[in-house]
Amino acid sequence: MPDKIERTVVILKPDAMQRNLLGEVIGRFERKGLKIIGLKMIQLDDMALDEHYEHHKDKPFFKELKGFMKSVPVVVAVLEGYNAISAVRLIVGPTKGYEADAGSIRGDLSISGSSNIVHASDSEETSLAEVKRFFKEDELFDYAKIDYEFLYSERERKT
Ligand code: 3AN
Repeated sequence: MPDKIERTVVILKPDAMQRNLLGEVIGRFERKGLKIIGLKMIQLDDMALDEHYEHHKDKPFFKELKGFMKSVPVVVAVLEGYNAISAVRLIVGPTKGYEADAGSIRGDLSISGSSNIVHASDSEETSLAEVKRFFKEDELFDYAKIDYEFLYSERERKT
């Protein structure tokens, strides 16, 4: 994959909401240098979850996963940055909190195989679909970020 500015979707799941971890998790994305171009609180419903977790629809944990994701409102965000999709997946860590490296969000904050704090898009294709699923065009913002001059090299800013 060529280096480029990408968008990725994160969902701060019900366990992050209940455990008061919003600031902690969003702060980690901000400190990394990711630009928040969309951010809101939503109540997920069956339609959105059936689409979002289509790849898990035949798994034994599907019903429980949906119930969990609907249990309270969640926060969804679109983050933008250089190679953001893979960079955010690294910060988030692998699915199971008890297997995730210390330093990652799941490694530091989750010990569960399913209540794992945050969802992050896993490819360019899913990121495009998830931006469309959760955000309208006018909910995404284009603005200049003053730290970009120091966050990126001149060459990177032009890619
Ligand atoms: P990730 O969120 O790491 O991309 P996926 O897409 O495989 O992982 O799974 C989506 C969500 O489904 C996970 N975040 C987790 O909440 C739940 N999940 C995945 N595998 C299991 C499992 N074996 N048992 C229970 N829940 C699971």
